[in-house]
Amino acid sequence: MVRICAFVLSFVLLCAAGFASAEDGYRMWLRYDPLENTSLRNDYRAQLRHLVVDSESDTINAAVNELRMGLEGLLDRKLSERDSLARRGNLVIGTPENSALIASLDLSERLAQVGPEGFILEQTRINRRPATIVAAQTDVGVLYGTFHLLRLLQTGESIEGIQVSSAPKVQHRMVNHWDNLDRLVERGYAGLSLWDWGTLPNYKDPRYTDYARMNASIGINGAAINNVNADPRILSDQFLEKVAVLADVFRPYGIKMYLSINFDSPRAFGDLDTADPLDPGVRQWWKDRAAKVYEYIPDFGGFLVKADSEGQPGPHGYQRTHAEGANMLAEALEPFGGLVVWRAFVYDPEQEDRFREAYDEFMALDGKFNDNVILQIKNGPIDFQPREPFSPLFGGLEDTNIMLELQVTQEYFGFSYHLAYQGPLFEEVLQSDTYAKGEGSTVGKILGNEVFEYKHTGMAGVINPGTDRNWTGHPFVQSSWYVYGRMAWDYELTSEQIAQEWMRMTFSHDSRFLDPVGDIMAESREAGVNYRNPLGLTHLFAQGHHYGPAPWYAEADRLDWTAAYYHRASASGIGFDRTASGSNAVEQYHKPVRDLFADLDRVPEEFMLWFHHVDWDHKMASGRTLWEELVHKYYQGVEQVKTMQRQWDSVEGLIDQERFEHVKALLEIQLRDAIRWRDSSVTYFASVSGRVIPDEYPQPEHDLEYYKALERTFYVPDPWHPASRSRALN
Ligand code: BDP
Repeated sequence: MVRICAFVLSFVLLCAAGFASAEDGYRMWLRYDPLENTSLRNDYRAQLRHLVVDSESDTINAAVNELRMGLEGLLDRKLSERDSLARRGNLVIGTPENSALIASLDLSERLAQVGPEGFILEQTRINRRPATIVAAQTDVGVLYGTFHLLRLLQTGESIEGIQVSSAPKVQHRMVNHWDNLDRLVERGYAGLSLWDWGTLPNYKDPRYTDYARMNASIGINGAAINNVNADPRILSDQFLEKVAVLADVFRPYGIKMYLSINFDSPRAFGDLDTADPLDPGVRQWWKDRAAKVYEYIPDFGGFLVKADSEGQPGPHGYQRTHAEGANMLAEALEPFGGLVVWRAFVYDPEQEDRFREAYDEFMALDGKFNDNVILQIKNGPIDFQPREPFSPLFGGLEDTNIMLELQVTQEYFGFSYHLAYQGPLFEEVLQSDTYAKGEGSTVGKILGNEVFEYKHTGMAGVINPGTDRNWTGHPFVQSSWYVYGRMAWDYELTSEQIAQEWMRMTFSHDSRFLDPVGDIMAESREAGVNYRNPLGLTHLFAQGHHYGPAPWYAEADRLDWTAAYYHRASASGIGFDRTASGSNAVEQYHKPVRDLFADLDRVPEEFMLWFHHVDWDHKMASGRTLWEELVHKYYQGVEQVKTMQRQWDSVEGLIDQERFEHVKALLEIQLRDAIRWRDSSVTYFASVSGRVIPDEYPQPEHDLEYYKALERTFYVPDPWHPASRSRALN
């Protein structure tokens, strides 16, 4: 009997231990497990013994909850909460308006400098008692300061004598979701939509709050929650009632609700037989609908609009311009302080070079948009490719509010199966110098409003998380969500610095983990470029799903959806001539960027085939010919994945086994796919160029026909996968 009991007990204990340590990634970077470094933990404990809050509001309560969770978790000790100062160990949070303690510090000038969303985090004395303070002009500033403090603890930074003043450099820091109302997520690879329309508005899934916490912790202040290929029904009362509940959950976290709308809504609702933006009835319809939206959501952020793009309706259908379309919506939202975020992602099948189109279309309209319209521009001129030069609209548009759109979800980076930290890509874009007003006019500075004088600027990240327990499918897609938010707050932070933060918060402080995994993160994007489309090749993706390669794809209704359109490979050479002898898209850049890109001898090799059609025998910096260099890069990409695998293997035992195994298995998939990308591509380009793959490389195992067949069979094993079901698009 005793033995049976002992057995049962040990079984129960084992199970409990198993559950306690099971790590499913749900908490993302807000993990708050007890800090392992006990001396650091003791220091923090002494400095942050009492949480002193003498005010209350939904947002302050959110900050208090977070501190309770964070400090109790990290410091492994119950937090004392009080409304007056203790002799020492005080943490005081608040604004001068709602906290007498903060008001007594007379911070008004310094708080004015950090603006409405900024904060001051420092150690000082209040009534001669030592205190760590988080002070801001607004409650949401306090919340941001709170998350900053927690981040310092999570990453193991000393707070002794801390003096931090921080303010977001970019005004609108949005996330976009491409969620359909049937809960399938376009280009979403982590389950169904987070928004459970069936149980809303009655049930507030606690996950909505965790979602808001996650975003607030990196400074996100707006969310557009439905697909830009928008279902008009989102503006129906039935859906607005549900959306309003989500907005209520987001509000304390400083996140404004935005909705993607369908330009044809007045028709789709059956109210009118036109959606012409100059029609008085249409204008009134939008005014009435906007008013309705504000009845449900008084602080509604605004509309996100994809118009006249990829089959979406828009003003062109009525021979009106984008400005006329956007301004009509802007007028409807203006009385309520709402914004129109109008996407610049447009391209017409008739044009000679898709690269040129958004610029040609929107530069002609510069200055014609109302003050509450923002143009949302993808980072590159085509479409979230693994590497693109920056869109020339950055530095081009001077009199139109702009916003940068980045993609976190890995549409072109192997879905949620490949590891591809996007920090280096985002950094590359933000640091790109447009030379709009001479040297130093980087995209980041333009967005920070340091170059022109926009009324509004912003950044948007297409994040597409879903119901997967860990939100993003691949645990490392979390890092791209994280880096997006951190860079939107401060585009001067480096991708490497942010990777360190994220790893410390999400995994471990152990340098035996941080060093190799830091290398993996630094290399992963470039590896993805190398095994997919090196040297400035682009859009070689299989059609529709965009998972695997299809460089052979050459015939379609729209040539600008084929790979051949982009690579232009022939027996003599490869690449798209965008210099004066070709489409002359280089003219859209300011000098000296234009001259640099136009000059085959000086163009950075990673952009070479974006701008030049180059002879296969062209000598590259390495001394190899272009053909040899191309092959070299493809093989290098695969080697990089193998290195990533070795590095990952070296961290076994340093982190939880669950996530270790998960990433390890995904890296095996990544290697399999990288080899297929490489072999498909080099086999195809060998067939076009008539060249052979040098002997020093292992030869592809199969012939071209074999690789072609994989496009529809292998890469999309599940025909019901949302990615393969999405519209038959490029
Ligand atoms: C493309 C995607 C498509 C999106 C489109 C967009 O393939 O699913 O709808 O961008 O951004 O990259 O509107």
